[in-house]
Amino acid sequence: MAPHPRLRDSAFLKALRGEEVPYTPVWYMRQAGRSLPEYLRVRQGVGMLESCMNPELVVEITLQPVRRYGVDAAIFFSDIVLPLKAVGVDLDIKPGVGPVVAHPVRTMADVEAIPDLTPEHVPFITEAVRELVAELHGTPLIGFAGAPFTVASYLVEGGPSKDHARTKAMMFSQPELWQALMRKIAGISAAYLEVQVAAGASAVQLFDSWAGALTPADYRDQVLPHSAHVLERAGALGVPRIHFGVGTANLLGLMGEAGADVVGVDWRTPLADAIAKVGDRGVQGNLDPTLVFAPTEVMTARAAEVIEAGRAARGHVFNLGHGVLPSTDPDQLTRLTEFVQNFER
Ligand code: 1CP
Repeated sequence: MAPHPRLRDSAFLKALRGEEVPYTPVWYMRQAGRSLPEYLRVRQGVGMLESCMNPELVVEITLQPVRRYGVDAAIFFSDIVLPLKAVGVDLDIKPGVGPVVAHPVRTMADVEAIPDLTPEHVPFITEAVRELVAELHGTPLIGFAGAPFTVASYLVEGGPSKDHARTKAMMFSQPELWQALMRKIAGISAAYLEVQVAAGASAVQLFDSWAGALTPADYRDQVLPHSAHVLERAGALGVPRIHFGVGTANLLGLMGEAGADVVGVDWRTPLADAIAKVGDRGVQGNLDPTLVFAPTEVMTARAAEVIEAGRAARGHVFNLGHGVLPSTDPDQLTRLTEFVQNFER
């Protein structure tokens, strides 16, 4: 299918490419999901992974925030552990907890037992992306995957973790095992992005949410080459790439060097500092997600500061500094979206 004529002119894709835009485009990480009553309604009695593997539900949930907010991009509804589930890793996403892996990875045999991902593992993804692209009528769809370090953390810890201690212990003490695990995940994440782009996603975001747990030297030596592999394969398909992590003030330059067109910035780093660190690349972010709980004028005044700061970048996509918090009032995000899209350039 030929790309929709509106796609080429989308402010979001232009900003990612560093081109002039009529206004600062905006979308929100976790814009679908727990903050939306319409999401909670369609998810009733359906498990998280089950919904991710049901194209009809994926299409509906992905479209919900686009309809409600009129954001400049949709993000494919899925999860960073979905491709692992698809190749046969025994895991679940538990309500109120997150991803839980039945048999955490400890040995080379554990790594070798994880199959590489092929399109045949994820026909439901291809189907959902194709359907979505048709229904989005030119609003760009962002495909996404988890970066090797963040996905490794779930595989090695067996579930969510604050310090990623076991993961980093493996990195420090079993370098061959670590490299093999990172290569395995990088291959899976890259193949997962390739499937989404082949089906029509027009940009990708690589989530390295927990990379901020690493020193710059460990990130550069033990993690960056694997994320670079994923970003390189996505770039070969001609789509712009966003690379995001939390608490990554010290890593922003390296995360750009890994091969991102745009670096996602959390709310702790002033956007001006981030822009200085990423050099000739775009930035995405970075309003504190708790500002939605402030009076609207307070929230929009801070949003204005973010937009103003973003002008110095090669391209700026407005976003929160991390995902939408579940207790967010969707009406605040409606007001925020309108404010950003109508802000005088
Ligand atoms: O039942 C539910 O509703 C479970 C909540 C939920 C949702 C809505 C989870 C469990 N995942 C998701 C969807 C999801 N996950 C999306 C699509 C929605 C959207 O963005 O609009 C995306 C992009 C993700 C990606 C994801 N999953 C990340 C990276 C982004 C980030 O927030 O940093 C991570 C770290 C995960 C793991 C995960 N999945 C779910 C939870 C609660 C977690 C985090 C657990 C932890 O704290 O370690």
